[in-house]
Amino acid sequence: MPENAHAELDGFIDLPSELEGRLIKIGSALPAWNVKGAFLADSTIEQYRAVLDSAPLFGEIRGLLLSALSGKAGGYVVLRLRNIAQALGIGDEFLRLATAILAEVATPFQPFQQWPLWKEIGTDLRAHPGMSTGTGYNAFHMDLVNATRPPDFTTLLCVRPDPLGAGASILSDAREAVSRLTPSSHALLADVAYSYGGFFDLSDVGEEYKPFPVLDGESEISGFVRFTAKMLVESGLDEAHAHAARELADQMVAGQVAFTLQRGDLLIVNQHRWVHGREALAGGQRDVQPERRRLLLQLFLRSRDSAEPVAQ
Ligand SMILES: O=C(O)CCC(=O)C(=O)O
Ligand SMILES: [Fe+2]
Repeated sequence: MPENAHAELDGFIDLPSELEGRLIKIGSALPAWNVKGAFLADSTIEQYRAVLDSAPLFGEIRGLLLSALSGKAGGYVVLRLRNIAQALGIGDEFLRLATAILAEVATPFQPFQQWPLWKEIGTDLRAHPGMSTGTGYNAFHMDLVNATRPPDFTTLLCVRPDPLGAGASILSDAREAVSRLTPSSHALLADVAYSYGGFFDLSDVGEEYKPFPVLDGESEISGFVRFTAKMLVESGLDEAHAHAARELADQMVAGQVAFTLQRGDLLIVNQHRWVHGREALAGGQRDVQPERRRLLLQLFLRSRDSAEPVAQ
């Protein structure tokens, strides 16, 4: 393998070992971050950027990330930081480095007021199986679907995969799925007829959007395919609109890709284009010590060029 960074067509980015070595040193020296409101502070972003700029090889990774996430065919990427996680552990140093890298894509923020910048998604045997921390199939969705301004990117860092080997991440190109719909479903999904979930203790994601259209008619730069398969069971839809949403869900499944994140893998998803979810964890979680069960950390990003919310 050449000692250059490269993005496979499958959306994975490995780092050359020389850069890994540099980033391990950088990670162990980065200062703690500051937040301003829900956002990573500008002063931290500048400080972190200056340090990353001292690693010339990082420039190529920055370019790969940006093109993989925003290009016409792009939409998600997995940055493999496994060796760095091995060297640093996944604690403050690693998280500072991951935050610095993500800040080169867009501005890290935490819309859930009760959570720190990196929000834990652990494994809770009492949670509803299909929810974030549950052990079941987490069907295709975008995060913060019922906000007028959902995060532009959602990111998931794998601290521990399911030790029983399941819990693969699933992703699907929502725009592709929409392009395969029948015209009548397309028209129904453009109706302001869908709703999902609660809306409280959130920052910087606009207002509650209820009901919302799945298809907002906007471009893939500013618009969303505002979809969560969970609304199929919960929102009391009439049969025609439910049928159209099921057709979209089926197309998402038909086009899905799946892979299992390993420790140190950082998945970044452009929510304007792709939806995500998770396969069920393996049975037998009761036999796994709680501190060994699957654990991810989630952080959201706001594009620097995204429109400010319209004053109400
Ligand atoms: O568990 C996962 O891999 C995904 C979790 C997720 O999508 C979420 O909590 O929003
Ligand atoms: Fe999610």
